[in-house]
Amino acid sequence: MDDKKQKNTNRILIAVIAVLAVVVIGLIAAIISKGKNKNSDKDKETTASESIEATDGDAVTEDKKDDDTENDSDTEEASDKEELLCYVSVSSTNSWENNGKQSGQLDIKIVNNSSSEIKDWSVKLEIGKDTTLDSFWNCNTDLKDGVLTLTPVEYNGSVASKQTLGDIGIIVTAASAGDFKAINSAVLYVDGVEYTQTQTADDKKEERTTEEKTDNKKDDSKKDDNGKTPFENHGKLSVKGTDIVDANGDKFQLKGPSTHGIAWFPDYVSYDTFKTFRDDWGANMIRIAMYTDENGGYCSGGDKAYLKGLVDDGVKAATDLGMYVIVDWHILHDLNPQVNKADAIDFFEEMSAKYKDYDNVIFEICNEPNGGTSWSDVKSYAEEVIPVIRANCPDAIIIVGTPNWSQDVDIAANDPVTGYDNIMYAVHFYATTHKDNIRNKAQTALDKGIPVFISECSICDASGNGAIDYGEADKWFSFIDDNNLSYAVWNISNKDETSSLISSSCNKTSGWSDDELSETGKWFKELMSK
Ligand code: IDC
Repeated sequence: MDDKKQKNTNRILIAVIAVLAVVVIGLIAAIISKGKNKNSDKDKETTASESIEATDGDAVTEDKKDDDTENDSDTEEASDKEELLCYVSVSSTNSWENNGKQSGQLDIKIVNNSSSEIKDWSVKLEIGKDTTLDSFWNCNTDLKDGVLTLTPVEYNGSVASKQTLGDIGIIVTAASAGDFKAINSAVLYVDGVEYTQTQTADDKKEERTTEEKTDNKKDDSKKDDNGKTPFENHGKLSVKGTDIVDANGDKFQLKGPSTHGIAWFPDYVSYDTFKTFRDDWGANMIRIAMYTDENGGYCSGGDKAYLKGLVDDGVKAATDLGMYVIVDWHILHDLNPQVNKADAIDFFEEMSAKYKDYDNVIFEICNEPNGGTSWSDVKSYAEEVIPVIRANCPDAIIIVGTPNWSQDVDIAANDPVTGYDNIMYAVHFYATTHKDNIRNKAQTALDKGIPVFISECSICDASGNGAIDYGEADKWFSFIDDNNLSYAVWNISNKDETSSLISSSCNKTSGWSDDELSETGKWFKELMSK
């Protein structure tokens, strides 16, 4: 019996030890797992920021400074923070040499991947003491000791959940290209909390272009009344008398918006932007304006490959949508097209070779000669550029600018370019400034059998800003319709100026509701969709 008792006592002891061992192991495991959870919160942050990288294509490393030091165990707080993923992205979209210094444009985006709205933001950028700020848009600025602080203007202080705020930009001039490239880090402050990110202020252009290209899905929903695209319905266009006619020989009117300078507003050079104009506005054409001079234009040190990439994005997007597209060599501050003729010849040689099989592409070879440039200068320029295009595109429509900001078409009509078909002449108007006097010039040209294309217009004054003259606007569009003229409307952007079609308080680049359009935008949408 004693033996038996002893055995029982041993068994009980072993059982107790076993239970204790399990409890101790359990406790240790719990402690380890708590430690791991803490790390995995960090891991999750890294993963989340990596996933932003993957979708946005920006080399952004995110580092939230307000780490959960106080409330590690507070899971609610931790998960709030996990969700609050915000960062600023700075990318250099264009740069050019400027009297031995380096100027460049930086586009700034604020990304809100969190589930809450950003109500107030500011961005600090170290641009360096020797760097000057030349211009900026859609933000307020304060520059002190080489640190530039950007704050919202009245309409873009908040960023809704899962939205990106774009169209904020600055142009700076640094002492050297190296100094410009060194502007590579920015700090975002959201409602008082600091987020840092580091990103090489290197070109995002290649990535952007690739993104766009893969985005360019073939069109699904159709647009003209019979469910076909404008190009499917009308095919290759040509000029007959003063009219554009379609592949069936029927009179045809091209109508649609012009981009602003593509280097200023690259985000609107997109399939979705153009699709909105086609489907919601009734546009069948887009004009792509590439400045040759201003702000790092194509011929004033701008990045040629980047600008051509943007043109190509635009041509491809329009083509996928079955829209016609004008490639516009947008001379303005360079006054006389002769100034950059060598570049123009190279450009149009390349463009016409690239788009020789695209029957929807139209070439506009000099936006607006001005500054006293004579018609004979424009004409001799045209006589050099047209054959270059003709070598690849024997019958594409070509629009030739006319003196005095493309108003003096009557003078061109006295001595037109000869020897080529499908040549048209530009008339541009801004209704508050240009009235009967310019309509009369257009009428004179038409009476002489010279085909006129209104390749740029708006209903405000010639600065692209100021008041709208609705009465003159109506007169212009009666004239346009009476004469079957085609027209492009300046400009696709949300810049705070009257001619911009999008309201300056709207940052969307497509799918605008009517109240997201400017007054000019509303007016043209109604006109075009009639
Ligand atoms: C204007 C833009 C403005 C930009 C300026 C640069 O609207 O935002 O700062 O160019 O020079 C034209 C030109 C067109 C002008 C427009 C308004 O073709 O480039 O755009 N305009 O001034 N001709 C008559 C008016």
